[in-house]
Amino acid sequence: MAIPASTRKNFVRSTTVLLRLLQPAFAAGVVLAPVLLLTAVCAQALDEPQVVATERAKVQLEVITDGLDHPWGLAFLPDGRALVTERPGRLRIVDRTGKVGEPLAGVPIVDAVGQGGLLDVTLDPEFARNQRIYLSFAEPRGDGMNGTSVARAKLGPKGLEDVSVIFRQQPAMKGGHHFGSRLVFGRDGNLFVTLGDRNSGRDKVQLLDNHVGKVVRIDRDGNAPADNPYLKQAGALPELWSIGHRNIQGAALDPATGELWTNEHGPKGGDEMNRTLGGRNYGWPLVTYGMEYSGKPVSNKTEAPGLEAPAHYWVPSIATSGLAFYTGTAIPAWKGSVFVGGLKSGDLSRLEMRDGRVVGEERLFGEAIKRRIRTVVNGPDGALYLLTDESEGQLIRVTAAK
Ligand SMILES: [Ca+2]
Repeated sequence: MAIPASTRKNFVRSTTVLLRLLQPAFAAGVVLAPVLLLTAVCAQALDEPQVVATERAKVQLEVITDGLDHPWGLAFLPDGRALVTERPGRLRIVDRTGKVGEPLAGVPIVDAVGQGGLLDVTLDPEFARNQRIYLSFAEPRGDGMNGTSVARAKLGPKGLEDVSVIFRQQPAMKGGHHFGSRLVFGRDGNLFVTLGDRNSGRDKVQLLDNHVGKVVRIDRDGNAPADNPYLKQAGALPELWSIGHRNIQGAALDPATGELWTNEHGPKGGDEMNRTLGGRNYGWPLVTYGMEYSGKPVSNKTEAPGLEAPAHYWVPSIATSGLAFYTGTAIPAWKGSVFVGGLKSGDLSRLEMRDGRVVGEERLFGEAIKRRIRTVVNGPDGALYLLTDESEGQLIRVTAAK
């Protein structure tokens, strides 16, 4: 019988620990075999689904695979398989048994530096007809510069075909920070792309002549739709949707209203979740609940007229990434909750919503997962799926405990 890779790894880990603990016993002449038998049993137990009691529901966590290298984006195909990006620049398909496929051919060259690389993936709303997908990535732009770009491609039997870059964040800059980026289709078939401030581009975030620290809205060819909010403003780039963001790595539509919601990394303290409406200014760096990493203030204001206040903020920061309104059926008590991953906190935040407002927060799985949670997505089976940002990155299924 084949032993799954994760079991083998756990076996090696737990064996090493036990051997260290039992060294005195070996010195006294104890036989090795019973120890190995014991550790094999322990290793088996680690791979069983973990049952966790939460405020609203008893759920189970199943590690579908731990064979992903810094996975970032996840989109389910109509047949239930998962299309997963790995930040170093690979796109793979994970089947329903957890088998991780070979990297697909045709992925654009990425600048896998710092936080950069291959980032999000989403399917065309008409994927069943056109097999198109969209990828966001840190693109090398020459002279040591890079920037977030969006590619469109057809998912063929052996990999990507007809690959074209339909959007490029302007201007290109140097560095490995704050690329964003999530891809979310609106109900009207236009695509939202979330873009970071590149860390060194903070002075550009409040200006309309660039894509730094913005959400943009484009059609499926990369053009600005005719009803974009800044279209008639002199000097403004036509793709702009909202401004004043620091680094958005979580985004989803509210299933009740169709509105875009996003979360963004604050500086030290001050991560935010925002109902992200067109033509609005979300305030970075004029207002924030955070401070510089050095402890110095970014601004002495947390709110100001004309700047949108966050729907929720975190002090200290959890390092927000991934956002999903739970729409599944597997855990009925969670319906309508918003889930936000924490990279630094290593847990999953469940936000309880009422009339479009956050009325409570529960932190989940800090003990059970203890890994950087990068992505949260609704599965076609009604379960919630998580990706962990590690070299042995996991795909985890969260469903009701049996
Ligand atoms: Ca803000």
